[in-house]
Amino acid sequence: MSRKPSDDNQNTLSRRNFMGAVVTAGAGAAAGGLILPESARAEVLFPKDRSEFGAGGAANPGGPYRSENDLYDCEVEGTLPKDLDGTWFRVGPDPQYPKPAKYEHDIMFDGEGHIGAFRIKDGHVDFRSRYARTQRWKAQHAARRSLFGMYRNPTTDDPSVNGLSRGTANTQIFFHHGKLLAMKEDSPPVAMNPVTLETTDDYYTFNGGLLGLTHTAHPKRDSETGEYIAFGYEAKGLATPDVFVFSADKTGHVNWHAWIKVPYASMIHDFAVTQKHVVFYVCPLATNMSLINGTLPQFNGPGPHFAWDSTLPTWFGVMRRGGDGKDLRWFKGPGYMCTHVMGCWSDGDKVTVDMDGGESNQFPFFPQLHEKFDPMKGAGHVMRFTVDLKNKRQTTYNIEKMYPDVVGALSRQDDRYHTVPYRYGFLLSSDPADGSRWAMFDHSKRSVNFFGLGRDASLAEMTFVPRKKGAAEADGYLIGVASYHKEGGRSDVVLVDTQHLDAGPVATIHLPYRLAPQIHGFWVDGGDLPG
Ligand code: V55
Ligand code: FE
Repeated sequence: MSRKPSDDNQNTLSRRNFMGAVVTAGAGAAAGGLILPESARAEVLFPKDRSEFGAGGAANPGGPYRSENDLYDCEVEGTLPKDLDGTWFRVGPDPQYPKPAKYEHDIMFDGEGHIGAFRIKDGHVDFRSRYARTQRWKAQHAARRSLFGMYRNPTTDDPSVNGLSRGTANTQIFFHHGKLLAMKEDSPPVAMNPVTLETTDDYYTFNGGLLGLTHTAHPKRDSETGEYIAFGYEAKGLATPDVFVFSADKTGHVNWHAWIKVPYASMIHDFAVTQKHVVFYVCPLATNMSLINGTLPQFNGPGPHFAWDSTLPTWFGVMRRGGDGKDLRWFKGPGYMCTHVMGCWSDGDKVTVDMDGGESNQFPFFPQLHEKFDPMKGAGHVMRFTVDLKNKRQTTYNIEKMYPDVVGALSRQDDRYHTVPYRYGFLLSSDPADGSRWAMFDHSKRSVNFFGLGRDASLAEMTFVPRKKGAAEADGYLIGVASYHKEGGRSDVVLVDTQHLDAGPVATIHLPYRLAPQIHGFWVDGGDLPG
């Protein structure tokens, strides 16, 4: 599929919509009519109902943000370590425009990607935030309205955007071969300047090496070779079972790829990469063209791309890295829903993958095909999956719930331990009594420590920051956002020592406002940043 240069589209769009608005407004005025067609609605007003798009919801407490910020020398309580040098990036969905009434109920995952950068150096921190200038953002900016209908459903789009990338770049940031990539799993990454946050490429394909139409928000960096490994699902188009998996060298040159097929099309949000293997976890948050086209009997109209189908099994697919994918083997299991890989490794032919997940759907905003959403079954735990490839007759995978007492989501690790055996994991934990806390697991002791700020502070996902180059695994800091509902959602960014989680933050960056919504964050060492 070829894409027109986005600038052309932007010009075409702005011209067309400008003319359209003039014509329809004129006609309305001439007829004395008060009701303008949807396409000419001039208001920018988000719905007050928090369940509706842009008005709130779990991923966006406080509603749309939309303001791009620069704050030089932020206020800091405590001490930012003098030798800490790097940028902490964060990203989340921040609706650029309200949706037309018929798509008002769309899910938060469809907001435009708003990237924040905290540049920490010499004990000071400067903050900057920008929207990713995606093809979609530029088209909507020119038209001054929403043009893309529902989450990952192009059948609901304004015809004027046909051929533009739908990617919002709203899910995760990654830094490799000098490029800051902002990613959404339905599209190729968007490249940004890591210092200015200017968008430098709104459709980054690794110089054409990305052959699929999609790219995960959770690529990995090989801890030994420094290679980049990523994949894209639904890589040949909507609801296709095709997955493109590839690696790129330190310069971004694609040096391996394979095409594989999954048992059914579903959300494959993350994947596991060890030194020897690539592992895909396929769970029943599934899609098909009837759901997308809106012809499923359960719904009237198009759906938000995925629905939970409890009749489907989960599949754990393991293939050799560097091969052609023909050795891919699928192992079957009960209908769990796992989203993020905490860590993984291969020991000979034995593959271990730790993920956070629940016994059933964890995303209540996606419809369920057969039964009501059950929050108890959605509760997430750290799950350890193992398979032994030596056993040629094995058709199932082994499951262990590692820490039955700890509930949470968004698992992370010390990112320097991608692809190799690891000892420490992190989880955004939630507890009815204690509120949100950052959990740090020591798998070798099967122990857990927590950091929390009490029930008034709501914590977002944390990112691990090494104390210095060459620091031991998980020796350093956790950084992340704390929001205070009693202060209208005003945000702090806290830095906590992983050796002293119970001692409270080493430094607290007080923002004078709340921050834009966040899904994930990523740390880039200052030595890797330009300038
Ligand atoms: C996730 C988030 C997404 C998405 C799919 O956190 C999965 C999981 C912000 O968008 O499109
Ligand atoms: Fe994620």
